[in-house]
Amino acid sequence: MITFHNPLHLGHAPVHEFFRGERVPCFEKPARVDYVEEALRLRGHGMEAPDVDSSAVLSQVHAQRYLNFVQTAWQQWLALDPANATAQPFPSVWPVRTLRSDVEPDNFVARLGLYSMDNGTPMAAGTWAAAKAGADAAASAGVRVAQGARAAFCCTRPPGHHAGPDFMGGYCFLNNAAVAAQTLRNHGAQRVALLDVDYHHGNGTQSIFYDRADVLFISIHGDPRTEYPFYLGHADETGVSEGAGFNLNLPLPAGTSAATWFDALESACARIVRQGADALVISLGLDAFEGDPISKFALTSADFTRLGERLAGLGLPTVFVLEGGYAAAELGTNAVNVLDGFEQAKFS
Ligand code: SP5
Ligand code: ZN
Repeated sequence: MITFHNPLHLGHAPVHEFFRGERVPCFEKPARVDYVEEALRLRGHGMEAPDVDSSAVLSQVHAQRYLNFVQTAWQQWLALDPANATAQPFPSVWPVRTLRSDVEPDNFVARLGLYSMDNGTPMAAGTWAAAKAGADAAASAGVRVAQGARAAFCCTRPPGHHAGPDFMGGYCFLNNAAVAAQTLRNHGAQRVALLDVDYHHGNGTQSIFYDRADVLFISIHGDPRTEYPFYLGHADETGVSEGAGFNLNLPLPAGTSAATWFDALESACARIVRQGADALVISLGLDAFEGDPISKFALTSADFTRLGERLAGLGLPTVFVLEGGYAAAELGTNAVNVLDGFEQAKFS
């Protein structure tokens, strides 16, 4: 499969995140993509560098003041104290209900809270460069598919689907899947379906497209009553104004079996067919895997092949965008199983 890699992902290498008040090693680490690239090479898939600048499309899916903040956040952090070069910024205060989010505070940590949904999204010196190169890879995959390729894969980290119009969160900074979908729209697709199979609800993507009918968002994920991101992803979120009816959440309880997961996939596929989509974007998280350390579904590596086969059956030009998946050593097998299942499906 045509694959765009992220040549700058290694610059995003924060060391720790928080768990129950303690600092623990980051789950979202550079080795994840190393494993996927290794599996791609071993199984005969080439890799290309991004060849599209995503700057314009990023402005269509994110607020400009948020983009400006992420681009300069590390410099702002160093300006507080040069010793911060070896520390990680974390927000400690957020503009929840009744507080104002329209005024940018002069205090850096307060600005960081304004633009963050959690304290679980650490930054490093190369975070902007890595996230921007990833968005370029997503735009590159979108353009290639718009030009007639059957499918393309954006192999990147940091992931993107928790990043909303003007906030980071859940290890995500720039919404790569939204960039791919918007790129397809800009290049002639009238209706795009965006299916998110990451274990966690794609709250950022949902919010970006919630009032739009041209991009149908569907997500299969752990029930937000117990699973991150907790505050979005319920079944009654169906879209607003123009977008009413163009958002479908399929939350499943932690512990859900593969059989039940594939039933939800059938519901998602039926909705995509009903939309009459002319292009498909897959937010390809692999954390529905039974061995994932932070998730609670039970898909096997073979199930990921089956997922790819089923998606091929939709018969749509398709962009795959890597999202989560924290069983790093199995991530390459699982991701490339989806891609190979897609390419080898008899009916594709
Ligand atoms: C893209 C993506 O998959 N983001 C997921 C963000 C999840 N953030 C919350 C992580 C909570 C980790 N809990 C550790 C439990 C260890 N037993
Ligand atoms: Zn996830």
